[in-house]
Amino acid sequence: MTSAVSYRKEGAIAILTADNPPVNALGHAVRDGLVTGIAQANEDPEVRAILIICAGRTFFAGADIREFGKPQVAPSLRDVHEAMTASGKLIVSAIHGTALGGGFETALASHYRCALPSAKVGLPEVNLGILPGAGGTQRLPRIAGVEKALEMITSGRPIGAAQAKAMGAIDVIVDGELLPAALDYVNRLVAEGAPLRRVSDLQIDAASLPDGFFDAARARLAKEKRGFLAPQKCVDAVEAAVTLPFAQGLLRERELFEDCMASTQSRAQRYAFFAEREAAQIPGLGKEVKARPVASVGVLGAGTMGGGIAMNFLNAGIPVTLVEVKAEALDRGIATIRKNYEATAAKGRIKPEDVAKRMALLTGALEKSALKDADLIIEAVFENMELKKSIFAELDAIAKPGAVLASNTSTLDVDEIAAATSRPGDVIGLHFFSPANVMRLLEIVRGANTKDDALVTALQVAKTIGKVGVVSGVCYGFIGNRMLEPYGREAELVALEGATPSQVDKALYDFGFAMGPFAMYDLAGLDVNHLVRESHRDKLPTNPNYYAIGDAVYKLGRYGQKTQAGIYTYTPGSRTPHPDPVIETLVQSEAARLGIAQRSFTDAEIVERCVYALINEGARLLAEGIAYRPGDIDQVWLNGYGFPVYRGGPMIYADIVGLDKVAAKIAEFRAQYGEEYWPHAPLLEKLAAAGKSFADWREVM
Ligand code: TC6
Repeated sequence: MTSAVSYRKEGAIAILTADNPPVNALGHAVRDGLVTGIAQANEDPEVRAILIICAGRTFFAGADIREFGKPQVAPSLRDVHEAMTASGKLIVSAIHGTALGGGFETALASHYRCALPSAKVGLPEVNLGILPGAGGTQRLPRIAGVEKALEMITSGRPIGAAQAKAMGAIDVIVDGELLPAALDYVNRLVAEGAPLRRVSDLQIDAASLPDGFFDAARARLAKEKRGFLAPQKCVDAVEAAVTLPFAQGLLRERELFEDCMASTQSRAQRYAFFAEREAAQIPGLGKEVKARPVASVGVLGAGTMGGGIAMNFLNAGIPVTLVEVKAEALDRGIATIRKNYEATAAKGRIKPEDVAKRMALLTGALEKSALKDADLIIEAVFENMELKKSIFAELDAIAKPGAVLASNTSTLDVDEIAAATSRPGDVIGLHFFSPANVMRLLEIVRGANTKDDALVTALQVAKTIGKVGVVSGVCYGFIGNRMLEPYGREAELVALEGATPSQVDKALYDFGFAMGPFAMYDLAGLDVNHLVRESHRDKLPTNPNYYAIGDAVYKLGRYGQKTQAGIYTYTPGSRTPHPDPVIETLVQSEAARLGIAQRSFTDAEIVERCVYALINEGARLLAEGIAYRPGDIDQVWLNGYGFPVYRGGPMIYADIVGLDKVAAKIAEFRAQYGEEYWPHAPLLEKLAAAGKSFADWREVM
């Protein structure tokens, strides 16, 4: 046996125990161990049944994603399942933790399945840009029905043991300790003479499916998962389960799996899976640095941002004290939080009693002294340095020793804010993205003096509240907003040069962004953007075309959705943007005023200008050490700015396009627009010259 799977016998039962921490991924050693163990059991006439069980925290959480993209070493997972199918012994899987992907497929290839009540099963492959490629798309429809199987496979969402039992994917739920309970179950099956019940032998009742079922699913997913390839392939694979015999269905599934695996979408999504996890690892910080406990939180400012921030902690069961200066503002803030929860309960996303439970964790206060016992205090007031400095000086006098003091600033110098206190080591930036209770990104700004354990506390807080925490160094705008500036600038410039704002937005929307840059400005508020620019005008490019459109529209008093007019117009109560001829004329007259000749643009040109501006700035941030890794930059853009998930983020996108091509294009832009807009990014240039990618960035630093 391999070290990853042990074999022992208990009576007539051979027990194969996999032990491959942390999540029992089905890597080569595990697959080999399973095949060897099954062969050993087959040869032993005393053995009546084989129990597959896992040590540690979970049943197999899937194939080993780290092996993807490399040549497969036999036995494959399909070989394991073939060995299971060919064995004359009864095979039972005992599930705890999360049986995911290939793990759940292995359970489905068994004859029977038992699980602890806390177990979950799922086929999340679609989130990695692939489909269940080890029989999942053929077996699950046979056991759970086509509709339920398709929903699980295309959503990637795991379900609990009870639901899995209800759909037939689990046979029994066992209580107590898994191994003895599972052995009891297997002994019972043996005693009853239970047949070798193969899922592959079950028939699908195709006639009960509504007409056009698969085409309707394709059309729905084309909308819900716009631009994603894998959900469409999942539908094709499940359709094959209906139209083909099992063995042929498996072959079709395999073809479709290989298509997905070879796609750049899957490459990007698998990269993003690891980048998300790597973001929590800080270079140079080991596991010996422990997070400080955070059992209570203070939030200063009950506006939209402060309220949204507070909700994250209430959702996680952590009490929050919300502080405002004026009673009406505080009441309004608390009422908004309640209204949000009530709306969520009305949609059935939380239980009605959760509204009261969460609200009971919230205390309002009009004095900062109410924050004296908080473990973490987050300031979410107006973006103004002097105001923030005075607040931090006050907090310094109030907060208990060891409390982490955080600012939700989106642009300001966290070191300057920290210097207003006597404890800069406890000060950090926690930049939430609006709506703060929804957006997954939390940019964690590490000041020059931020203590290591304060940083680790912030990362732990991110995990607790279900955010992706990405650490940024201190610079204007940190990772995300610093990159947003050249991106938006190019969007404007392209419009001045002849593309309409709606063409620019459509090109980037079709590229896969959640929305185009002009629609985003309307959402965020053109007034906010204008005021932010004004606050650091001395550091910005001096070219008069710089954000000329945004400033001109601001001067018309059109601030975006909030005034029902910005770049677009909006009907009251609606967020749907309508192109406005007034703005198209304004753009043309701005272009004329600035002496810019207009021409037509292809969508590809628009995407290049905007996305390459992101890449160039990203390369500079990386070289400056503001971002620790290209993957961190990508996580910021995926989780905070609506960059298409299936493209993995701007940096991996550049790698996929080829850095030589990207660098050559950027050099052209620099020749045309100058160093002010397209500054050199020596890291990008060196990598491109050496035929390397951002994945190799450390080699040229
Ligand atoms: C598949 O099965 C296809 C089959 C067809 C074949 C033909 N492989 O998320 P965590 C690592 S596709 C390798 O922080 P949690 C992870 O990188 C797969 N490594 O923990 C991290 O490593 P680090 C279908 C994996 O408790 C560590 O484990 N399955 C894998 O928050 C801990 O992970 C999935 O897509 C893996 N499959 O969540 C499931 N999974 O410590 C993917 C995890 O070095 N996994 N690691 O950073 C998950 O959803 C979660 O990890 C979890 C545990 C729910 C299992």
